Amino acid sequence: MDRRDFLKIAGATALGAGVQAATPEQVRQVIAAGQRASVANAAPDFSLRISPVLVEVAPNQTVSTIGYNGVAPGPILRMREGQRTTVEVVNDTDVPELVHWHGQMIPPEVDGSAEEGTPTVPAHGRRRYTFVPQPAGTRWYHSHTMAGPDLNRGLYTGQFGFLYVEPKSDPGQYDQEIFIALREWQPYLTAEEEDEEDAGDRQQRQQAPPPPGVRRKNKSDTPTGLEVAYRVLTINDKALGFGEPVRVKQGQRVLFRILNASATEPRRISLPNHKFQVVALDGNPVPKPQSVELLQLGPAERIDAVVEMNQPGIWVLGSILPEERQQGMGIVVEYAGQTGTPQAAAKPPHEIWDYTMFGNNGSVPPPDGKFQLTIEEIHGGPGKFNRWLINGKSYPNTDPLKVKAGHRYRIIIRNRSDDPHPMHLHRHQMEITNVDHQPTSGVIKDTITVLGYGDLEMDFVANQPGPSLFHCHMQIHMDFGLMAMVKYV
Ligand SMILES: [Cu+2]
Repeated sequence: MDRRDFLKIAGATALGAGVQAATPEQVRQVIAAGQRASVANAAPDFSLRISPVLVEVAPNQTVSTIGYNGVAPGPILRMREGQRTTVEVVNDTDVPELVHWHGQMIPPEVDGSAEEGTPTVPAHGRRRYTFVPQPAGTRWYHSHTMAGPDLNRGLYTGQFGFLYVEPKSDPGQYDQEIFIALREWQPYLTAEEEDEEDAGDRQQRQQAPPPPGVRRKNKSDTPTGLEVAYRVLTINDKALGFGEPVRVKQGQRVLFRILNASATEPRRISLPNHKFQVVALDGNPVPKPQSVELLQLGPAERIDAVVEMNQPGIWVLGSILPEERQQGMGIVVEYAGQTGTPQAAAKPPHEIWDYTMFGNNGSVPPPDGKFQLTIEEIHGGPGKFNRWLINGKSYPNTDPLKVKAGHRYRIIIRNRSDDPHPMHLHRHQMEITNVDHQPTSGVIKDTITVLGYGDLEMDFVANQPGPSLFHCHMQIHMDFGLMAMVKYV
């Protein structure tokens, strides 16, 4: 809108209001209307087209799914922190869709959650999302539709991609930046086997040590119900051994931005003979960067880690478990001038992943309010889905978390089920304040995994008015009850 148009509209408004000159409020309204009009007419900053795609995960192995812009994962979207951005989404499929901007502090109208009131992108229609990206860091975008029993919907499809929000100033102390999305394809429903209960198995299953007095038993004696399994695993769009390697030179510092883009599966990965210096979790810099051998990511979690390339060779960055690498969960890291067979982890690192090692010691001030949430599972029995409860209720019957703007709240999770749960709060950031009775502070995330039978506390400041979804990011858990709404009152 140029100055002449502005005067014309401003004049029309003033006439309509029956006065000689527009009031400051009228001028503000006219400017806002003009900005909305110019946003609606201008070319979008990004375009995403939702349509069927074929993903060649290996020679002669092609996955048929739904994706963005003809590929899966979708394009890496690089936005600037604080700079208003418009994404036009065209939906070429027969079902309404939603794109969620995961980890962004943006209004419910554009967050991409039907439960919060975001309008869908209609089947064979289009819709624009306009928002101001913040905070900076490694975020992602993905479908936020319910799937329920339909494994061709939501996060089971290829509708996901990296959203990197560039900070206003980036120190950039690295030589290469590599985006790594952990992913699996061709989901199918299966009956889960009953748990074994030894320590190694507990670590494998990502469970906390049993607290005294807690009886590890489900509410019902019904056998466990259906789970999701996958036929092929990949990093980005290729199974181990079939994609281009990550090419590095000795002495380089390589920044890996790693996303677990799984619908349901936690992962643990390593790069033999190398250490990861973890600098950010979920895109937010950590108070105490640490060097570790093992990275653990629940679904939707991200880790930014710098690796100093000082062990020339050909290596596999991938799952610590041979059977998962066999299925494809890995990528080759190739030093310049080196040849030979890629070397994978001979045995899993002994390390245990623990959020508190990246946090400050000591506790945070008491919050203004607390929510105690106990997570339990009701087994579905053969051929049926398990149900998930928060304080005895499944979504949409779960009690809302009622908050007042400007106050700080503590969510206290008691996980009384054997599965880990990556708990995601939309439109806010959370600070981890206690992990299994160990106080900590300063680690800020949007998705926090509570281990099986674990206890975890996280604080958030209610600074984003409007409904906000709080849920487990495993599609099969959220769709079967593990969700609650944060409501501003
Ligand atoms: Cu869960």
